[in-house]
Amino acid sequence: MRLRPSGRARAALGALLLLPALLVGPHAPAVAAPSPQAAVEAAGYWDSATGLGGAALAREVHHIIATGTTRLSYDQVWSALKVTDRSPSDPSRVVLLYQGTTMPASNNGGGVDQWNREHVWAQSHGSFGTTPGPGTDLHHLRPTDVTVNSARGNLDFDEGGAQNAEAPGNYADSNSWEPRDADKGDVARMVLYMDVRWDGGDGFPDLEVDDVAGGTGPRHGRLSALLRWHAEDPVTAAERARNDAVQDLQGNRNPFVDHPEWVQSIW
Ligand SMILES: [Ca+2]
Ligand SMILES: [Ca+2]
Repeated sequence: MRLRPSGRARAALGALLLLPALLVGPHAPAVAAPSPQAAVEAAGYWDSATGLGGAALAREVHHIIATGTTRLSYDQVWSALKVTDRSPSDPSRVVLLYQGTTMPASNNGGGVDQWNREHVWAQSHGSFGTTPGPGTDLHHLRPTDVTVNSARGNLDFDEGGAQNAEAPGNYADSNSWEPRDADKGDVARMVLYMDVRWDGGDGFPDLEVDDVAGGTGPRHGRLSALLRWHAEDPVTAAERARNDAVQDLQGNRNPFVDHPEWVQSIW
């Protein structure tokens, strides 16, 4: 883990300075070995949402995941993704969204054969930028091959189109991107998380999952496709391990990884 404790990022570094301690501290096994679901429940993280449904559930989940969080700087996201998305078989590499292949973690940047920070909820859908907030929320930021990231651009999510030559199984047409099957549910749960997490306030827009509309409004679609993908591609151990790793760094969890059934209750 390399930190860059110089210059204007200093004020925001407090959280990430804790990172080395977390990596060698009692939370360390969370990255390498996913904690069982029972451990999450035993910790009581979701207790106040238990028994709720629909809009009441969404409100309480928002309250839980918006409380006690650490907002990373956009620069700190580079270091964080090298932890949250490290390859289980080789910790010097990161796993790329949309491909499932790996790349050296140190190979981050803007070159065609490097990886960068993909905003699964496209930044332009709400124009929230990269100040600490939705634009630096680790739950929807993933290492992605630079040119695949560019091909996805700010497209909504839906099915159909032409297959991406560099990332087989992903398809794009004029207004939407279809991730490969193994990433469909992951993408859905990330986008649904963003809707519940960001509900206005703090100078950021109220993000809402909607139809395929494009533009710069705080909307992302298509809801019907995302709900189908959530069902077709269920939560995996790797996704649970990532949820643990993000909680260690950012202080909150994706509710739909822990409680997939809440998606049906809220939508
Ligand atoms: Ca998956
Ligand atoms: Ca919202």
